[in-house]
Amino acid sequence: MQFHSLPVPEHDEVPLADDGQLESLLDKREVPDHADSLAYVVSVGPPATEIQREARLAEILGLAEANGHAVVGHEMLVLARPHARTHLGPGIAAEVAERARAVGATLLVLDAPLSPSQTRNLEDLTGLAVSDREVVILGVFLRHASSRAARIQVQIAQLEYLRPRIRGLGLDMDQQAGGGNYGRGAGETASELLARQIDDRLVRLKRAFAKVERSEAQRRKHRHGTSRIALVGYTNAGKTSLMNALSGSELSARSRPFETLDTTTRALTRHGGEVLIADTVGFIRDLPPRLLASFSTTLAEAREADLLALVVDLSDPEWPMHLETTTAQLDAIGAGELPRFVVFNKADRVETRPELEVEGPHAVVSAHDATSVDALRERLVAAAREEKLVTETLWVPWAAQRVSQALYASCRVLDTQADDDGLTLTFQGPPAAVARVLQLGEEAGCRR
Ligand SMILES: Nc1nc2c(ncn2[C@@H]2O[C@H](COP(=O)(O)OP(=O)(O)OP(=O)(O)O)[C@@H](O)[C@H]2O)c(=O)[nH]1
Ligand SMILES: [Mg+2]
Repeated sequence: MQFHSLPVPEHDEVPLADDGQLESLLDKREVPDHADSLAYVVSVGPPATEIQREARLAEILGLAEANGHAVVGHEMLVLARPHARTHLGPGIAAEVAERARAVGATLLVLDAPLSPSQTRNLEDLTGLAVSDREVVILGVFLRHASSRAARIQVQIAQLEYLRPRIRGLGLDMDQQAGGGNYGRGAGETASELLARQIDDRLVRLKRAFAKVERSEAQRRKHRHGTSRIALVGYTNAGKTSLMNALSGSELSARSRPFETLDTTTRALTRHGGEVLIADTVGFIRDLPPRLLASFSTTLAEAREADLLALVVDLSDPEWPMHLETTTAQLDAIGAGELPRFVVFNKADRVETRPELEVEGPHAVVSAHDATSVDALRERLVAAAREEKLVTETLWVPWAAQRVSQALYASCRVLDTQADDDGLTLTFQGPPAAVARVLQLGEEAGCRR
């Protein structure tokens, strides 16, 4: 599945919210915060090895802490099949709640996707507040997003998460709610009013997002002529540490999930900036599609790179799963066909190096070891220069949406010219991606 961009109407007469209005929307937290809650964390999943289960538990504990929770207890549950109404099943849910209450917890963090009604049912059954995996990840993103693009994207993801959950907020129990009916239309209930407000905000945010996306694309276009490398990989793999070591920058690198949410670009070569390197947001297992989709702008840097430096934490026993997840998510954002260089990082933490069966170029390094970083820099620069991009021009009839979508997803558009019947696009991309677009174009009546 591909997530190209959010459904923003392209030609929209509604004016953009001015900056002041938009700014007031950006830092709103709508999903429950539960910061400082005493959390009982439950890692739950299908049967897996002990090592996998431990790694998964460590991951959700890291996420809960990054989201500001004080974790007072945790447990691992094996669940072959989720229960329809409560995910855990009423018996297990009651037992878990008892153990959680025994340690004074006020919040149950469940490492699973919960539907709105499952969350509600579990809250009723346990008497505790309940957070699922997505709301925890959203919370971390809300805390760390700092660039305008990232803040808009997180707000959109948050509102889309909230939208189907309005009914569970119990707003309609009290028809007097909502500040004396202010702004409520005739016959409109409080939850309908909230739904309408959310929809309004979504429209405004998506429009602002489209604007940011356009100016970012413009900015990237000006970098034409340079080779670009994007550091991508699972969260906590050491992307930022490598970025710092490779380019001499001082970005914040901490053992905390989603420490980086914004893309930063630096020169990798000492004389002039002909090879640039970008640090990007990390991937994570079961990243809610909504979040992946909303981070498409932040990840545009990865999508448009000449070379992906795919960073893997070799000291994590789950690294093969991390590599798999990253590969799948790169596919989903339309970066599946870019040339890759796999960087196995944190070698200093590994006593016996595992057999590495990887296709294509790779290196084993430590971000903390200058010699291995210097050798890596040299190889990356050489590899990026080798990846020559192909430039093509294609006329696409208006009706052939599919072709322009594929083109925008995998290539960099350098120029566009519209006529009555279609759009002539000059674009640049890796040979495989360009070939695929041309093939699609041929089938859809495009002309070169
Ligand atoms: N021992 C060791 N630790 C490392 C190495 N590289 C990174 N780390 C540590 O791993 C943790 C995560 O590093 P980051 O560079 O922030 O990882 P990241 O991939 O940028 O993570 P996100 O931005 O959250 O996606 C930090 O505590 C680093 O100090 C390494 O080569 N060896
Ligand atoms: Mg980082």
